Order: sequence, then C-alpha cells, then structure tokens
Amino acid sequence: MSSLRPLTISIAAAAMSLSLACGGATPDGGQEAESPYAAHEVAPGEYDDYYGFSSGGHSGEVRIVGIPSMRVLKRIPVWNIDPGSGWGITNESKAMMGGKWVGDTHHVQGSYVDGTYDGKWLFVNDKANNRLARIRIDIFEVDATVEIPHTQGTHGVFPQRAPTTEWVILNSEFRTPLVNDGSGDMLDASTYGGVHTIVDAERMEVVAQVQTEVNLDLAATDYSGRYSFATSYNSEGGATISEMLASDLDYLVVFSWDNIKAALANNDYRTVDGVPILDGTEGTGLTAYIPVPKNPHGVNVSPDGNYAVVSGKVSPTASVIDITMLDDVFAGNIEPRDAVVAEPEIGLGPLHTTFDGRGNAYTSLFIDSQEVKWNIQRAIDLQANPQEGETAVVDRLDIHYQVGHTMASMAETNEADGRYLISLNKISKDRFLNVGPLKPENDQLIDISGESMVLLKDESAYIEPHDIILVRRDIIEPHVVDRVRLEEHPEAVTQSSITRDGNRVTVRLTATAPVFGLQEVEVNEGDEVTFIVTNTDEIPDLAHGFAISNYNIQMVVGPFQTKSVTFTADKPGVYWIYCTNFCHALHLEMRLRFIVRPRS
Ligand code: RUQ
Ligand code: CUA
Ligand code: CA
Repeated sequence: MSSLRPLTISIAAAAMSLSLACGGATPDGGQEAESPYAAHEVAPGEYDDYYGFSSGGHSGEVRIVGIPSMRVLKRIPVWNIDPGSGWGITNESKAMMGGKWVGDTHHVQGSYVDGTYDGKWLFVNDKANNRLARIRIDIFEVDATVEIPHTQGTHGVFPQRAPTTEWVILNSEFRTPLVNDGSGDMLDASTYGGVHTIVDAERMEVVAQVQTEVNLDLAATDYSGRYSFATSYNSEGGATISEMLASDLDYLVVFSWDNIKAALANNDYRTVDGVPILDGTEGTGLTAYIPVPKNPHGVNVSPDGNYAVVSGKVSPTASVIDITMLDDVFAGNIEPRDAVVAEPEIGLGPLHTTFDGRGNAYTSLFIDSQEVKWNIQRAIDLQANPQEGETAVVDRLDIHYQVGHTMASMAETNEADGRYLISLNKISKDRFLNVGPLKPENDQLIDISGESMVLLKDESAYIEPHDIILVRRDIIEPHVVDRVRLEEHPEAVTQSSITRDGNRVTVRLTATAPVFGLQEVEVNEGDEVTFIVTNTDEIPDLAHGFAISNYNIQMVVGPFQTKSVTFTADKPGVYWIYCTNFCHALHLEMRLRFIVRPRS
C-alpha cells in the first residue's frame, strides 16, 4: 500500500479532485525470470533506434535520451547555468540568457518539412520567464532565444508542420493585462486576456500576437499549415481555482492562419511595444471557439492530419475534432461544436494523447494512473451509432504512477510508426531506492507494436521532465557534426596573444592537448580581463576545460569551438588556470599561471 499522503485540492468545486494518491497499486511484473525488455535491450556498443528529446521542466534544460535503452546521452543547458559546458558563464551564452538564470522547459518540439522532422532545430519554451529557445541539432546547443512579451505562463509551443517550419506558435496559459505596467484596476480579472504568439522560426522574432479573452494552455498545429490550436481551461475568465472550474464546458480555440495572414496584410491590428496585436476574440473571424468539456489539457493532432484530440482532464473524456470540418466552422456553415465527431469516455484525468499511426490513440490518465489505448474510428462510429456496452477502448495499462505526458515514436509526424510509447510519470514512489524527500520521476517504456501494451522498462529521471518526442535515428544522425567550423566564431583563436587597451586586457588562448598556448598571463588588479579560448584540437571528441582557481569561472570548450569570458581581476596573487576535462595523459599538467599584480 501507498504511504503517500494524498495532496487533494481542497475545494468543494473540485469534486473530481486531481489527487496525487495512487489508489494503492503495487509494482507488477518486476520479478519475472525473462523480462519482456530483453528483446529490446541495447547491448554494449549498440545504438538506440530513436533520439528522445525531453524537456527538463524546472531544471531549465533539455535532455537527449536514447530509446529504447532510456540512457541519458546529453543534457543541453537552456535556461540554467551549467559549468560542464560553461553555459551561463561564457559571454556567448550570457547574451542569450539575458540576465535570467532560471527557466521552466515544458515542451520541446522539432522543426518540420512536409509533416515530419527535418533534423534542423528543436524549440523549447520557458514557462517561468516567458521565452522561446532554439537548439541547433547539428551541435545540440542553443543558438537563439526570444522573449515573448505580453504573456505569462508561456506554455504550449508548436512549430508549423507544413510545408516547412516558418512559424512557431506559443500560448500564454495565464491571463494577464496586455499592457501589464500597473495601470488600471489590476484586480479586475475581466480585463485580462491570453495571447497566441507567432514567432518567425528563422529570425527568432515575434511576428504578431493574437489576443483572446480566454487562457490558452497546450498548443498544436495542423498538417497543412492553415490552423493552430490551443486548449483553454479558463473560459470562465476566473482568477481563482473555483472560478476556473465553474463551467462544464471550456474551449478548444482554433486559429485560422489564412485569416491571420489576411489581417496582417490589411494592417488590421494595433501595435503595442512594436508588436502587432490582432483581435482574436469570439466573432472576429480569426478564431473559432469549440466547446469541449471540462478544463481540457492536451491537444494532439493525429498523424493522418484529420483529427485534433483534446484530453478532458476534469472530464473523463477525449474530444475528437474533425479538422476537415473547420473550413465550414469558419465559414459559418456549421456550429463549432458540430466539429466534435466523438467524445469517448476513457478514464479519469486524461492529460495528453499520442498515436501509433494505425488509427489508435493512447491517452495518459493522471488520476487512474493508466495509459488507455482507444480506436479513433471506433469512437466516431459509436458516437454516430451508440451501442449498449460497446466502447472504443482497446486496452489499458497500469503505470507507476500519475502519468503526465505520453508520447509514441514519431507520433507528432506523418511517419508515426507505433513501436514505442513513453509514459512520463510524475511520481516514482516505491519503484526505486529511497533517495530522500525529493524523489526521481519514473519514465516508463512501453511496447505498443501489438494489440496489448507491454511494459518494458522503468527509468528514473531527475525532476521533472515534462514532454518528450521520439525521433528516428536516421533523421537526426546525418545532421550531427563532430566539430564546428573554426571560423563560426568571429574571434576564433589560432595564435595565442595578450593585448592591452587601457585597463582592458584581452587574452587569446589556444588549447591543444596537453597545453594551452600561453604558460602565464600577467594583469593588474582591477583590470577587466577577457579570455577567448579556442579548442584547436582536431580530434572529434576531445574537449578542453578552462577554470580559473577562486575566480568562479569554469567552462568546457568542444573541438574547434571558441568561448569567451569577461571578468574583473579583483584578487591579487597567483591563480592557476587549469583544464577541467580529462584530455590527455598530461591533462593534469595542462595549466598556466594567472598572475594578478596588486594595485600599488
Ligand atoms: S503540461 S502534464 Cu506543461 Cu505539457 Cu501537460
Ligand atoms: Cu585539456 Cu585536460
Ligand atoms: Ca474551466
């Protein structure tokens, strides 16, 4: 039995409390002699079939996980400081972080061409400080960021899927005043709104924002480049949890890109802080508000591009919206709710839905702690023709415990292959050694190639991954490089030197195992010192580190990369600069003296 104290939301309105109790499930299947995972094991020296790109939640990072081994292959710092790479310490990364050192990554998505991944970029949001970051897949480092104005709770993010990713859209989960400068009656929540932000993927600049009266939570784009979607759980415009739960129906908000583009071309907007703000409230023609029950969460589009599936969260249902009917909704030929072609009952606490490319949907059930497999066409047929005792549900699998996101292999593309399903479980509870109050999460690997789901593997994850996408290896591998081009950094160093301009000292330093290009650097106390370090080693996996003792500076520089750091030499004395990354038999000798002469 569980010893976890239920953390129930203690308000009367939440009769269906979204509790963290797990109902006393016990671990199952752990002690069989032959684990079903054996057939999927990635032996030493073998490679995984998929790259998993996972958002690290409040760790602020993105992680690369091999699937099906579940090995964590890399952590990509985004909105966090990482001495292992110097992220947040180097001048280059500081410029991209803009003085904000924490973030909350929820959703990582890849760039697309014709409905599948093109292997170029990943995009990831920052819910805490309202930013979007772009990661270059060739080197798996952030190369651009953009602040999203007029928003809080920047949550759902999704790139355009076709023909290519020109736009990336983001939702603001929290309603706020659009101009949030303390003016007006700040307590009057009826004046707040949400915004659907459009970012240019190439330039990483905000193109426009579409304002709505409701909040906008999860996001998706369609497969034609004509629509985007946002779930809204706060159609009530409430500021308290009971207000947000007052109504039985909320919305899936659909944004018409044709009409947005026309409004932009006709200058049909106002400009606030340099950003075009379009009116997307009900009746303006830019949006359709499709009523769905109740406080819905995820919206996911089926790989055939035909359906948007909204997971009901407080309602035990999923709502299936027929995307081919949206033109009629926007033309006023049918009511928005007419586009909901099925609403099967699937279980308690549906959060996210994913697909196997064979017509089946898999929805995470937070309260039931289950993955539920159901057939979309069957749900549509039963909606049209209800039959006593019949259900669209095909299979259920208990997970451990309280699943948030779930994702199948290639499921957010038109190449969904229905091999693996990942269940990102918020609570691991009794599945691992006890490591104190703050426990790992439990990411579970499930085989979905057959009729029934088969649990294959538990993997602990440092809190708290949110979402993951599973991308076939052959899409990513050709793009990944072993080293950057030396000249990519305008200040790349090929010859070490020290130059002085007044009290500004610039040290250009090469690093080739096992020596830095200089053996000592002398400066005066109070000098502003910039070190520019280039790793000039040609060997593909030979990184060098650069740390200055007692100066709070530490960074790793990959092959042919250049990184710089600027600081004030405020402590006189002798300080060893050393390589932090084991690179050579003489790695320990790879160091130089930094001599700071006291001000006389
Ligand atoms: S959310 S557990 Cu931030 Cu993706 Cu749904
Ligand atoms: Cu270079 Cu250790
Ligand atoms: Ca609501």
